[in-house]
Amino acid sequence: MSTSRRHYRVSSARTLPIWLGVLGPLFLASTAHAAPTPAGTPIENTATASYDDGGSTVTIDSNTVSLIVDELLDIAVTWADPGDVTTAPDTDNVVLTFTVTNGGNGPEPVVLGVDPNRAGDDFDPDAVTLFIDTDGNGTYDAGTDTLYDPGSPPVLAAEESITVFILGDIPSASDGERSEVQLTGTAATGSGTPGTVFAGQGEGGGDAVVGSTGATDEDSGFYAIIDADLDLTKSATVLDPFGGTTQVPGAIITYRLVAEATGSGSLDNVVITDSIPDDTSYVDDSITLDGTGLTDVSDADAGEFDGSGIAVSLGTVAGGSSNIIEFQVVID
Ligand SMILES: [Ca+2]
Ligand SMILES: [Ca+2]
Ligand SMILES: [Ca+2]
Ligand SMILES: [Ca+2]
Repeated sequence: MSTSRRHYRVSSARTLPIWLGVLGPLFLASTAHAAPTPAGTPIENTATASYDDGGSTVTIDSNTVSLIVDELLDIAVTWADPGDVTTAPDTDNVVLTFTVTNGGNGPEPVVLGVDPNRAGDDFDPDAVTLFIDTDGNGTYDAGTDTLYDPGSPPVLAAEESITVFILGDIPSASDGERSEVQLTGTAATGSGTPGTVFAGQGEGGGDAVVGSTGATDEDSGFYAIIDADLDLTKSATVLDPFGGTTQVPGAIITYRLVAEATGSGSLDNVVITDSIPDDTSYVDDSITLDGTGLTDVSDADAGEFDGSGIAVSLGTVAGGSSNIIEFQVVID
């Protein structure tokens, strides 16, 4: 008997996940989101009774019970950028994007608040402003999207979402530093403990009732600094006419320039120049970049000699990369 029972339990345990897998979609379908009944909708119900009275059927109605659907107050705020919004230092009007949703069943003004001075991060943005995505394209458009007016907060229809932008001026900050900025949205009618009632303040004359979100929500977005710096280090080696290293007339000086970019960003239009010192003469076509020879004329390669100095154009240099430039002069 006990063997049989044990066998049955094992069998049951094996089949249970399969049944859950089959039933899962059905459960999801049966609980699929239906739009909640709009606040202010009357719900009326009348009962009926009938009975036989001397061969005829008599029907009577009860009084009608009429209720109004109250207004739920629910707000959700979600940071919508896919990750840290990267920016160079000293950049104005860098945009963070949020979604604000009225999860309630009636129209509700949503009061917005921003906290740019969160603790525990690396810096605070300056001159922070809030904009509403008036044209609804999800992108901040200067001159089109409207500055948030605390005296006239946006009214969101039931279940409506809007996009809200925070614009901040980024101060001087270092590569890799982050800043947290928090957006809060609160139902204008009121917020607080779920179930709190604001009598008669719901759409259509019913009550307004704080929903499970507390009718207020907040989320944080982040700025991250991407920057790069360039270190340039110069050294020289000497080869004299005798195979030694004495700095006599006729000795060749090889100058070595190491350009090293640091940081997570990149640098544009990097050009390394060096002038030919007095009492020396440039050795024609002696410029090399990372071991590859460059011509003295200004042409498609990165190097040139203009009669008084050399120049090598590195273009855009990513942080973490380094380039070595060498050229030679002879002591007169
Ligand atoms: Ca309302
Ligand atoms: Ca901060
Ligand atoms: Ca827009
Ligand atoms: Ca050249």
